[in-house]
Amino acid sequence: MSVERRLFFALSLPAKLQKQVIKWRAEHFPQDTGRPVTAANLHITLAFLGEISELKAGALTRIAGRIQAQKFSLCLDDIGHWPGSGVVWIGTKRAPNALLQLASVLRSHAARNGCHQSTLPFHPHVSLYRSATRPVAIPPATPDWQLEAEDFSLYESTYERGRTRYRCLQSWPLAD
Ligand code: 2AM
Repeated sequence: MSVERRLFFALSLPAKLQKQVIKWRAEHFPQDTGRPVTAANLHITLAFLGEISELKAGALTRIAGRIQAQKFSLCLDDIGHWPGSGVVWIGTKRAPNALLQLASVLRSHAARNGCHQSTLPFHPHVSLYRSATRPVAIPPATPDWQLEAEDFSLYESTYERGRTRYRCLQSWPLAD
């Protein structure tokens, strides 16, 4: 039987922005808000693939390498809490078309290759806390961070010794 891996396409956050977000989060949320996502794990999911075979992963990796998508700039100016999934997140009030198109292309290729895609509309976000099931006081605003997206990546999610780790397997540049 072939080994399956839990994979997803995502945008990474530069290390400087990761640090800024972590500092702001510590200053604006109580410690018991939920399970904080570690700095290195902060990202924006573009398409979740689930547990897939090497064969499927290979096919989707080749497809990703042929995608022609443009660079874009994203303003992280929105905050919210989804009590159902227990996620506190930051996102954007105005998602650029290039981001929506990239996610849409990746999600449709994923679906065509048998990776179930959520029927919920794509809502680009960076998860800050998980397991936040109780009401959360949401700060009135974020510092309006700017994310310059210059590439997108395929990640593997692993769970070892009680910790979730996202490992970047491959990245592809976005065009000027
Ligand atoms: P998130 O973007 O809200 O954090 C790896 O598990 C990533 O894929 C996480 O970032 C997670 O959500 C997203 N993810 C996990 N399960 C998912 C699912 N069933 N549908 C869509 N995205 C999922």
